[in-house]
Amino acid sequence: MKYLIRAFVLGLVGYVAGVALTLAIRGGSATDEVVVVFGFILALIGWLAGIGGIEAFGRQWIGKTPQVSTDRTWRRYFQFSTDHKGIGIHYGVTLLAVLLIGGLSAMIIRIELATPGMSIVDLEEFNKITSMHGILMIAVAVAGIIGAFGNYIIPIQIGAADMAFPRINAVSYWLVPPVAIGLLSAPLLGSFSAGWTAYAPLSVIGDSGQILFNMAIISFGLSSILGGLNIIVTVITMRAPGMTWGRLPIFTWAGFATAILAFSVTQFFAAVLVLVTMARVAGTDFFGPEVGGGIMYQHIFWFYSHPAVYIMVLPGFGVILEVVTTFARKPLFAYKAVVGSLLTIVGLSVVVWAHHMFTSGMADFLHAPFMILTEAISIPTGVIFLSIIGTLWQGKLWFRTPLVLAFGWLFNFLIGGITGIFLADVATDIHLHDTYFVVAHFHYTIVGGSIFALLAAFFYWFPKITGRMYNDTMGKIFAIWVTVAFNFTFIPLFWVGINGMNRRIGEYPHAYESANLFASV
Ligand code: HEM
Ligand SMILES: [Cu+2]
Repeated sequence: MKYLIRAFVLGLVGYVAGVALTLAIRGGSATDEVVVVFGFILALIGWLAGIGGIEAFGRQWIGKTPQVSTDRTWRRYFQFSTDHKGIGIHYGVTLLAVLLIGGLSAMIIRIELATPGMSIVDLEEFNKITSMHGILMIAVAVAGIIGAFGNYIIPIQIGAADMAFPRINAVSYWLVPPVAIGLLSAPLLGSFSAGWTAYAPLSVIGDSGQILFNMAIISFGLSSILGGLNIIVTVITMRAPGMTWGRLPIFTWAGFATAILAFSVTQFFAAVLVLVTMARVAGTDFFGPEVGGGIMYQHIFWFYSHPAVYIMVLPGFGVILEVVTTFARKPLFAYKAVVGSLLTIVGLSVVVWAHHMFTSGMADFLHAPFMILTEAISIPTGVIFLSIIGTLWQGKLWFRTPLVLAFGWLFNFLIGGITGIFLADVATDIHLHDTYFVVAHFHYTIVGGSIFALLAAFFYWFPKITGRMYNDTMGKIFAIWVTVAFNFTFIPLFWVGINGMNRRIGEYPHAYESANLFASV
């Protein structure tokens, strides 16, 4: 506890110092954005120092041996502990809290959408709530499986004692709470309404809460990059003797593929947010019509954010593949093809980004190649699907909670993937873009593909992590309930989307009323 309190105190001191320093240099008021930026940076440094950075890194800088806590009791969760299992649990608990907060915002959204007019919030607030919901949930999906189970399970699967850079790993985790605090305190400065995508120029002119969004997400990016680096180096250099590449457990392969992506593309989102921040506080003009324009923002943003959808879903593939091999009591079908597919997806995922921009006015000659490349991704994805089915085929299925969730996952992700192909087709996308069809598609892929796998991973590894068994009947009831509830909520959105209901708008014509009411309930 002592360290956590010190982290809060030093974080606060950092914030005040950053604000005071900036005010002393340039004057102005404490809510000016540039003041907040420097406050945030120093607060982050103070926070990391307070939580244990002083002992773990600082001592080394003055020639002493660094110290990290070797505490194995619950106290390790309140300080800078480098144990990979502790960090995994830490990620899990923290992101669960974020998931619940994100869930509350989803309920506000659905209550508002239950009726056509505006009922509980106004149009501006609606956009702020959906933006907050979006970014919180994206954070959970990006870091959930890989942060919690990647950290806990990968070193065990390859026979390593810990991660390659344990202190860096602790930094990755401890960057996350300030991200959550930053995002959740954005409403103090008027929140942000440019969506989770923070498209410029909206994000350049929107309320000041956007600046906290930018700083928080840049920090989150740093955390992802360091986390990715750690997994890559760990898997390459720390495998136990005999653990050859051809024997790596499939979850480790999936985590490795994810880490390559996280390590190589996250910079682009962070960089473009730096540009937005510069445009807001330093008067630069990167997104004006004469220079790059909003289109340039979108290119850089999607160069991260399309691969990011695979950062969310590849660990999910890994979990489901592990679950089906265990509960079908058979070795994985077509192991080599699956590994090849994972790596092919990594490669292809960085050359399809512009399928998010078919209607944005980018050059016409780009449409066809991006359409074809996007559709090509469904081939390796299909191979992984076939492997899952091939593993289940004629297996002695043992219906426990993780397997039930894996079936839910299969169903949902199939719908998510197939609707993706409709969106990737330029002709259909022109109609479907920016409708609830897209919203339904990405909820089927992200909730269906990543969150369902997170739940499956939770039940699958729960006995190993806690040494206790959950009640399997309750688990199965839960698994069936989430599958049904999820589908009842999102299936209607395809229908209203095809019929043209726009996303991100709190009002809609009466024709969509009954389907929306159904989804809300
Ligand atoms: C075969 C696989 C997939 C294909 C072909 C595909 C295709 C597409 C296309 C073309 C769009 C743009 C639609 C539009 O804005 O008009 C889109 C949106 C989206 N997809 Fe997918 N997708 C696939 C899988 C996934 C997966 C696995 C995820 C996540 C785990 C995902 C997450 C998203 C998200 C978040 C968006 C919307 C972003 C936004 O505009 O806010 N997709 N998808
Ligand atoms: Cu995409």
